Amino acid sequence: MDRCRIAQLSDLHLGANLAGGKLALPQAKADRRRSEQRQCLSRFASHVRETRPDVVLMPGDLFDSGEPDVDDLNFAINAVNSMSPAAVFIAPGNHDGYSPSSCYNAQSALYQSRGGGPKWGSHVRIFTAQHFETVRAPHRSVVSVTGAAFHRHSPTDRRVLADIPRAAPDGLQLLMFHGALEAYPRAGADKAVLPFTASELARTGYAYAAVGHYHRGGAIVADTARVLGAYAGAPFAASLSDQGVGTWLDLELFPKTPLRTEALHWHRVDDRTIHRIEMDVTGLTDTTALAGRLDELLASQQATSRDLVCLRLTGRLARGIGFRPETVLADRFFHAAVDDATEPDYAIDFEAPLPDEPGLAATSEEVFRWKMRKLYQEAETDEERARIKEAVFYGLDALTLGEIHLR
Ligand SMILES: [Mn+2]
Repeated sequence: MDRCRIAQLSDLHLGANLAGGKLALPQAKADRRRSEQRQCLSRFASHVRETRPDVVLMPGDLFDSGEPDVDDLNFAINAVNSMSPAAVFIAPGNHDGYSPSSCYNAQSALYQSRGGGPKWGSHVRIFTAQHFETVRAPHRSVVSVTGAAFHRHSPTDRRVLADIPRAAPDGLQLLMFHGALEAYPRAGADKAVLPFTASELARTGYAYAAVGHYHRGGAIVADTARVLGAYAGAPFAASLSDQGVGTWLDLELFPKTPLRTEALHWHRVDDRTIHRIEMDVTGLTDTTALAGRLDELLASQQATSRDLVCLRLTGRLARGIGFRPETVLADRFFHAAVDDATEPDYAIDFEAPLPDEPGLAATSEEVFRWKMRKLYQEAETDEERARIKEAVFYGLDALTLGEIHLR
């Protein structure tokens, strides 16, 4: 038998709320991003029609919920159906987990309610069981796909590969599921969803595993440098945590030939990148110096005018300096948000021993500083101390700047 060509896409999260979170997209831009998100799936579908892979593997989180709205569901079914005659396999993920009421159950009220809405085509196989099942690829009987669904109410720390049937010795056995490889580089906080290790995967004996969950694409490699499987990554950057995402994957497998990383091809599909930039303002004491530092950071990220930027300001902002990068950034980028976590530089050592109370010759500011430090040192809880610090900063803003900068 000859090679097997695979196209893989997961973690599109259709229906995700694009307007929320620190990125704070206004509704009009969120709507535009929503149509660009759909375009990622449309582009993948035309790639499939053009390149005619043997199998299309979609290991989870195509939708942000197992019960998407009818418009998203109909759109996705139409896109997946347009990939025919390619055989498409879907394994639901932790966001669009399988349940009897999910869109992956053709008997569900949601699926049935859509009147003349499209049905999943006969070239689409959806894994709905929590245990692994094996099916043969329709046009390539030597290729088989073994997959399982994430179930919405199942515990997330189950060892997903513990009860898997070993791959048969002949043919090309593919595996697909939604799970979290332990020790995946730069993995987010969401590590506990169906964890597995590379050595557990190696022991199963499958030729290749298509895995979903992590939004940054990457290969799963054994000690021997053989590729065991891969994450395609998320094709679309939906939130601030989606740094460096925007891909689907295709690859060619040859029987009895170890897969190498060179055979994996990630295709970038989202035209926009989300940049999270952290800038420490400490020591930058005029707005030109601050703007210069910001320019350096933007240049190092290679942000373009199509991109989304979230700037987090940290450190101590020099007294009397109003740094307002919002307008400049808004002109340069598709969207910009500023998360101001700076503290004014009032150089107060709250913990240092308190000197004598200031005399009659002291300024109001000196008296205020002394009294607030006294209150701080008498405070009994961390919460109280944090509140006193805030009050000091606001009080000093009022006394020295004549205005209060809300934080
Ligand atoms: Mn997931």
